[in-house]
Amino acid sequence: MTTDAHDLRPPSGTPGLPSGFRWGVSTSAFQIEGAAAEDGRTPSIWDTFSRVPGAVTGGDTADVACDHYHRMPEDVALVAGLGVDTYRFSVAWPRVQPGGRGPVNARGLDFYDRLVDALLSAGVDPWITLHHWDLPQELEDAGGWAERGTAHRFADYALLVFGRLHDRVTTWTTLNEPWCVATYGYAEGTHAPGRRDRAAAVRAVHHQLLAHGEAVTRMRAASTRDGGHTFGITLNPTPTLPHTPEAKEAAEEAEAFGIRMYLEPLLRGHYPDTVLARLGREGFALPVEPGDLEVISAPLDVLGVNYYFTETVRADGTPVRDGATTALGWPVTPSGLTDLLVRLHRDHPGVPIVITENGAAFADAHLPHDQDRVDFLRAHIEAVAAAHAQGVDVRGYFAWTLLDNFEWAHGYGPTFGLFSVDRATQERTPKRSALWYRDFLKSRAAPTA
Ligand code: IFM
Repeated sequence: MTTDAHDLRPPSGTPGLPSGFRWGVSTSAFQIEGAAAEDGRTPSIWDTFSRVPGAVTGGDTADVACDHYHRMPEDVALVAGLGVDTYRFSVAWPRVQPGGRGPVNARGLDFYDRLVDALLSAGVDPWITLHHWDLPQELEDAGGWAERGTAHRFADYALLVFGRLHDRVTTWTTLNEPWCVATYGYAEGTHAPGRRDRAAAVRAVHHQLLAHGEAVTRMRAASTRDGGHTFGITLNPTPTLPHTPEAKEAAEEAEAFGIRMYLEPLLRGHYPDTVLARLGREGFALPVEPGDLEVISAPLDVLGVNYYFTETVRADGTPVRDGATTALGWPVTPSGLTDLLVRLHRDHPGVPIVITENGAAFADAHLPHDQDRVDFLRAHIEAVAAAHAQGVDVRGYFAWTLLDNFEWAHGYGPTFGLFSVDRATQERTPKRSALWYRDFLKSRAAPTA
């Protein structure tokens, strides 16, 4: 609820977080870079999908996006000005290895080399996501994530990037939110590549996990810094609660397919029985080959968790959204983050967690106060601190996101940024939430009396 009053209190509970706790901000390549056809980059599935009439609101494309490819130094200065210690960004596969196979495109990889150097010079640690949804179109034409070969191609690509940047980048995460790719991209067709093919979606789950495991195994083997690299993956485990006792089964099923289907193979080396049974009843099968689950469950140094909301469902699985929501209609449920973290820690002890994304779209009519976003960030940081106080090994929090950007099928409508971007001039303007985050981080850094 937005009022005229400014409430710019810092989050409470954070003095309890350890001094090495990471504070960051996240972005992804496709959503901000633009320069879609420059320096040898070839189309990704999102370039293709955004040209399908009706696929993206307003027919928006990311051809220009935030023009970050050309404004990178300016954007690094914004990141550094926030006072964060970490910047999480993704590398565009079609930029560094056009077509998804074969030799590196030096001009594309040079961009990330410059970005890494700029960050390090500004005192910000680079955190790489190797793939955030922008699969090279040529790989999709060959079957995309439904094909096993894509997993091998991904591991090859990971090695190319690792080879060039591992001397300066410590943290390497493979995929962002594979659930979204399989569900929206292959089952429901609302994201690229726009397929509505449940069998392909099931295959896409397994092949993404295999891609992750193979890439981590090969990068770890190539790591020359003894134990000096951190490898992981980012998931979006959406907690789902039953609205009534009758909805318990529906909630459990949503979590089985949304959380356990990813976490259990990664951390325990097997798919949940309930998932296998349900798929079997429906005539679907995960394309598991001997040895795959050992590869998928290769040791993880960090689990990235993207948290936006906790869902509540009726017995038929439909969501109930009767409380406060963001501009996208997503529930505002900070305490769900504490509960999720406590549960993850209980069920999978020994895996350090970093919140790799958390943020909200709010109508910027509320600027300059930006009170909704300040309240949202504060409440979620407090939720992280509460989980830490309960013994959860949570080691960082990254706000989503630096700039108002291309929000996938929603186009440029929803604004998640700490900085607004004038779409005509590309001028960046800090929102109140950016200044609030900066001031909070400054207060943490200040020596205590
Ligand atoms: O913008 C996305 C991001 O690319 C992946 N996680 C969720 C964000 C908000 O929808």
